[in-house]
Amino acid sequence: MALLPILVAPDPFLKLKAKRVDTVDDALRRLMDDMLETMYAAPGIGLAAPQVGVSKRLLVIDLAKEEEPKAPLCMVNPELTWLSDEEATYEEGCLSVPEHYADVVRPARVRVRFIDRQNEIREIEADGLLATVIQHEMDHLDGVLFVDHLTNLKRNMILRKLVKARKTTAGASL
Ligand code: K1U
Ligand code: ZN
Repeated sequence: MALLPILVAPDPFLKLKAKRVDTVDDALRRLMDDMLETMYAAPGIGLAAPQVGVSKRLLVIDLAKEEEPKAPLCMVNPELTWLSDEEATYEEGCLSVPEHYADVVRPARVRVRFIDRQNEIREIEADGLLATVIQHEMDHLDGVLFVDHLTNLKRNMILRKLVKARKTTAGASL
């Protein structure tokens, strides 16, 4: 298994729509394992393939707490088949928008159909944090970041800070 580098906004790759996956084979399962290892190490509770520079409609999630056994969820070609009218607000973070958090309003409950690690079609209903993380990760597959749900003012402030932080880090390593 391998730790993969995570792209940071405003990297233009994060704005692209990811391509559908044709088959769940051993190479894709290896990518799922690498993404899970990368997500656990970050640490994070979700990760989408575009965040590691791979244009595939694949995401991984694990909401298990540190003291609980791991409960990884891998979704290939996920599609939302139902969204509730009721909304919920969560403070979101993102490994591609490090050290920034903001409240985002989304449908409170969703139903999602996807292909799993065993190449089986599955459909689950989610609420609470899982519903939020599924929608956040699916946004990544369409080139959307949580900051795109904020006002232009808030989004631009965060993106400017990320550019400044990158320049500072680049300067320090010279
Ligand atoms: O970058 C990502 O897409 C992962 C992101 C997922 C997410 C978190 C919160 C709301 C919506 C989506 C993260 O995992 S950010 C890190 C984080 O939330 C966390 C890290 C360690 C323990 C618990 C949470
Ligand atoms: Zn994210």
